Parts: sequence; C-alpha cells; structure tokens
Amino acid sequence: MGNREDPIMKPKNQSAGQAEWIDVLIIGAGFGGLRMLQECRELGLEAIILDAATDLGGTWYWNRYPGARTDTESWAYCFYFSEKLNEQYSFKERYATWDSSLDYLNYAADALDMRRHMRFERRVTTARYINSENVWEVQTDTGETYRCRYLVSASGVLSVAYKPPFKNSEAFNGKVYLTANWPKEHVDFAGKRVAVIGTGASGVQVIPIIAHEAAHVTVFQRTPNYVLPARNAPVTDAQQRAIRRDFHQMVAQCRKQVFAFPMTDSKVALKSVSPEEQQRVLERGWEIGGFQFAFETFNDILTDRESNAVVAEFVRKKIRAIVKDPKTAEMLCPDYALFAKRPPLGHFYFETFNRPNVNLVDVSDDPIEAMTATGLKTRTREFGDFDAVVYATGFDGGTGALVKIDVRGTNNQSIAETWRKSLQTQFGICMNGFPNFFMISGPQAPFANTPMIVDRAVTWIGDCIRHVQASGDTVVEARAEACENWTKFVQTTMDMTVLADGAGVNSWFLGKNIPGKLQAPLFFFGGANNYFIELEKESGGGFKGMQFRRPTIDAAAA
Ligand code: NA7
Repeated sequence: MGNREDPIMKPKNQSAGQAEWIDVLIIGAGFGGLRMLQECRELGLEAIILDAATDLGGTWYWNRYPGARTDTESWAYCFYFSEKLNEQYSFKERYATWDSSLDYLNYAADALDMRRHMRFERRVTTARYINSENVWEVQTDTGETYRCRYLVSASGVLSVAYKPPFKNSEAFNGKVYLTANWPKEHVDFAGKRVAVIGTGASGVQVIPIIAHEAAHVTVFQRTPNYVLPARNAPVTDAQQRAIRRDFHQMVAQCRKQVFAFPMTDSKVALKSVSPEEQQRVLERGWEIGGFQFAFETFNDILTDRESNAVVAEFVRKKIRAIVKDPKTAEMLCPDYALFAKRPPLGHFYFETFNRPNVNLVDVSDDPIEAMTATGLKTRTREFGDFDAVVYATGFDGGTGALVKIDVRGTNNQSIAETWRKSLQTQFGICMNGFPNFFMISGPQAPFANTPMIVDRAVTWIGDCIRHVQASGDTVVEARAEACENWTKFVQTTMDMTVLADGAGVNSWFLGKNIPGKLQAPLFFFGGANNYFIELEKESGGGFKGMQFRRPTIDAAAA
C-alpha cells in the first residue's frame, strides 16, 4: 500500500532549473479553479492557481459588457460545498449581473482565504508530462517554470473569443469592442452610431442596453435565435429567507434536472395533451420565463421533433406579437428546431427592435466580408457611418483554451494535434495518454449550469486522487476503451435530441462556428442528471475506466 500520511512523494530533483514544486497546479481562477482549490485543501495537497487575468473571476472577469449576466438563477449559480458560505450571502436578482457574479466569487475567495494560492498575470504556455519522473512541467509567458504531480485545467468552456477574420479589419477608424474581452473602463455610447455583429446570448444581452444609450444601433444577424424571456426581478427579503432555508432542496433539485438548473422537469409529453392544454401550459411557462419555459412545461421538447415544432411555432407567434414591423419580425423568427442552437434568455430583446434607433440587417445570404474606414461591407452592400463596432461573435468553445496551450502527454503528443484528429475523453475530465491531468468542464462534459457541473466533476477528481493515494500507485490515466465508450455515448445521446440539428445552423455545441475546427459534439447532452449518475457509478465502482500504475522509466532519460 502507498504512503497515506504523505500522499505525494516530491521528486528528488525538484531543484532542476528554477522550477517551483507544487502538488497540484490549476489553470484558471474562475468557478472551476476555485472549487478545485477547495478540494485540494480537503485532500491535503498544496495547490496554486495561475491565471492570465489581473484578478479572479474567469468568465466574469472578461465578459464585463453591459447587460452581461447569468442565465441560471443566481442562488443556484454558487458553490455547493458550503451551506454556511451561502447563508451569509445575499443574492440580489434572479439572474446575477457579471459584477454580482464577480462579487460572489470574491466573497467566497476571501471567506475561504483562497487568494494567497492565486497568481495572476501569468498565462500558461506549455505543459509537458515527463514520464520518467511522473511530473508535469508547466511554463508561463512570464518565464516561470512549475513542476507538479497533478495538472488541472479549469480554463473555461467559453474563454477563447472568436473574432471573424474580415478583410481589412484594421481599416475601421472607429472603436472596436469584443463582448468577450470588454474594457474595464466605462464605455460611453451616448450619441454614438454603433454596429453590433452577432445575436447569440452575448449579443442578445448587450443590444438592448446599448440601444438605450446610443444614437443608433445596427444589428447584423446571421442566424436568428429563440430568445426566451428571462423575467428578471430583484430577490425580495422573503425570497432570500426561503433561499437560505431551502438550500439543500435546491441542490438536490439541480442534481436531478437535465441541465442542472433549480427547476423540476415536467413529466408530461406535449403530445399527450390537447392543443388547448399545450397552449395553456406554454403560456404559463412563457410568463414564468427563463429555462422553465422549456423544462417545466413538457418533457419531449428536446427529443420529439413534432413536439418541438409546436413550441417553436409558439415562440415565433410571440416574436410576431412583440415586434411591430412585420418584416423585422420575420427576420427575427428562427426556422430550425428550438435548442438546435443554445437559446439565449432575453431582457426585452425583441422589444428593442421596436425602438426607432434600432435596425436589423440580415447577413445570412449576404455575409460580412470586410471592414472599411467607416463601417463594413457585405458581399453586395456597404454600411458606413459607425462610431463603434461591437463583436459579439462567440467563442472557440469546449476545446479552444486547451488547444492554445502546448499540452503534451506521454509520447510528447499535443492535445491540439490529438483533438484535430479525434476528440475522446472520459467524462470530459481526463484522457488516455495524458496521465495525472484533469479537466474541469472539459469537452464532452455537459454544457449546463456550470457551477454544478464543476462541483460534481471536482468531487469525482478528488475521489480519483484519493483512490491513487490509497492504491500506492502514483500515475492515473483514463483507459482508451473508456474514452471510446464515453465518446460513443456522447454521440448517441446527442443524436437522440434535436441538438443534432445544430450541424445545419453553425452550432458551437458541435464546433460548427469555427472554420476548420473538428466537427464533433463538444458537450454531453444526455442529461446533467445522468452525467452525475455516470460519475458516481465510476467512482463507486472503483474507477474501472481508469488505469493506476507506477511511473514508466523511459530508457532515454534513465
Ligand atoms: P454565440 O452564441 O456563438 O453567438 C455568436 C454570434 O455571432 C452568432 O449570432 C453568430 O452567428 C454570429 N457570428 C459569428 N461569426 C459571424 C460572422 N462572420 N458574421 C456574422 N455573424 C457572425 O456566442 P455568444 O457569445 O453570444 O454566446 C456564447 C455563450 O456564452 C452563450 O451561449 C452563453 O452560454 C454564454 P451564427 O449564429 O453563427 O450564424
């Protein structure tokens, strides 16, 4: 048996170069990184977090554009491991703004005294696994080298912004903003003529806010979205008391829900009720707002195309009823299945197109090709006179952040090269050929309420490390067969839903939004609840999908 008192035997040559030894090196100071830090404490391991930003926050550090907020209820967008932590915190609104989310993360980091384990303004550039020593050697853009036993990536699902490479992009004389990398200073749009490119969740949030301030906003839309009404509201004192009282029920509810939201999935199939009842239930869901519209109404919206079509038409009717100009309304109506793309939550999004200072340009058949000194050109038209262009054009999701780091495994193979050929993981957490390396919300994990996915994944990682320590081995790696099986399961479960239709509408769930990217399901959509069950089966069953061993002594290095 291994040494349980001192689980990590530090390599003897830790002084090699100027490398600093740490048991666990975590990349990223967002929800995932902080949750992992907490787990390391429970494991008795020394950990540090490295982050490129000047402070913690991850997504909420970078996406500080006006209107940015969560699409999950704030009281369920939290750390779940400590009831006490949340008892002392007051959630302000149903959906937390970016700065409220940052406030919560800062509050948690301070309350748990985590800050001293974080180092900022360091971007991890390379990470190499050294077989003979069973260590990861990690380098940063500041020239630091670290050596660690476990490398954990909490680098984010949507952290590498995508900016389309329009021709002459330097030609524009006005200001250029990216929602995913918004300036810290206030941006004043008063009296300005603004172009917004992109109508995904970020565009949908930023457009109504800019429209209130700017002289004019031109929205360039490639694909319309099913924007569901968020129905945001302040959290009242009575609600706050109920949130505290019902914390454990809320956690249990999230664990059972398909997207880990604090709601209860409907047990009724749309097809099983009359058309009148369908409309009545959908109307109620629309009034409640949020993702309750999709999950608390009927249980076959994601899996039955005919049921989905009824709900899609219901939303289109709402769009036509809200938007006064019939031509604009038609442009805003999606014609694909609801959920084939990630439906955003809106805060008076469709209403914004009734404002006299907002117009919509459809670029679906006439793509934007180039920037000009005053604006942009599509294939057939030119749009000028802009003071600012806002790119809300999405992310290289799922794999983007890790591909940017030169991560190399047992045979010096890089993650980027591996994923260019094929994406295979065990639960989106670990991979064959990359020992002692874990991803929090990596590709093929569910895309759902992030803090809950993070919480379950980190619990699993913690259990896996405990298993290593108890076994006396020091190397843990996913078995190739387990990764193949998980990949098949990810594909099969996706094919059972309308999300597979995303292939036809540039869905970033499938990597379709990034030219040249491997096209494969980047997320598990077989239900967050089922994912949690799979994780528990694997850890409870002794980690059969993982290989535990001693380090391989490589002849060249010996
Ligand atoms: P999304 O959802 O990927 O949205 C990006 C938007 O940008 C989307 O409307 C794209 O159109 C549009 N886009 C991208 N490239 C172009 C070009 N070349 N021309 C015109 N329009 C373009 O990213 P978000 O940041 O909004 O949201 C991502 C997630 O972050 C979100 O779901 C939340 O979970 C948080 P397309 O639809 O591809 O035709």
